[in-house]
Amino acid sequence: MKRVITYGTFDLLHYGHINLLRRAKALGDYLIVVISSDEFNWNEKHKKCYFSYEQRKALVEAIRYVDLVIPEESWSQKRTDMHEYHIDTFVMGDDWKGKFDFLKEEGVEVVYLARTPEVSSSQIKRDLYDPASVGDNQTDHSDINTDPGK
Ligand code: C2G
Repeated sequence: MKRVITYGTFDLLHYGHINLLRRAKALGDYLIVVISSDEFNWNEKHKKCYFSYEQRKALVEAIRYVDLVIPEESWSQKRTDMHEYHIDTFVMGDDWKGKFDFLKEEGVEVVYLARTPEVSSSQIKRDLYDPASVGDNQTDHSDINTDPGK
């Protein structure tokens, strides 16, 4: 069984994340996703997530390509993760190209996959900050004819 691992924040889960996870799974049989904890995100990446770690974990666990989700709590855990989880292939989007080549020393294949260019969690947040770009909250369906046959 070929075991693949990837790391990330996965806040405001979007199709760029799904594209990455689908291609990562295609490289093996078992995919582990290491999701940044809230503390790691804030202390190390200066990112404040919209969804908590537990919420991001539940979302990613629901993806058909994902077999296991564990927390990312430090930059340095990657080396030990490769051995603890018997990893064959490490995968990241190519915005990280070259940054994790050192993991080859741990005997794993390092693969950088092309990012999905036009979407990102931070772009979503910027777009949503502009109220003009968003429709009303569609919870009132009283004006919709759900049975056009009548
Ligand atoms: N990604 C992608 N296309 C996008 C957005 C993200 O392919 N449009 C990929 C990223 O390249 C990364 C993964 O999806 O491989 C997760 O992206 P983020 O949630 O932004 O994670 P990041 O902040 O890059 O954290 O130790 C590594 C870090 O935890 C990575």
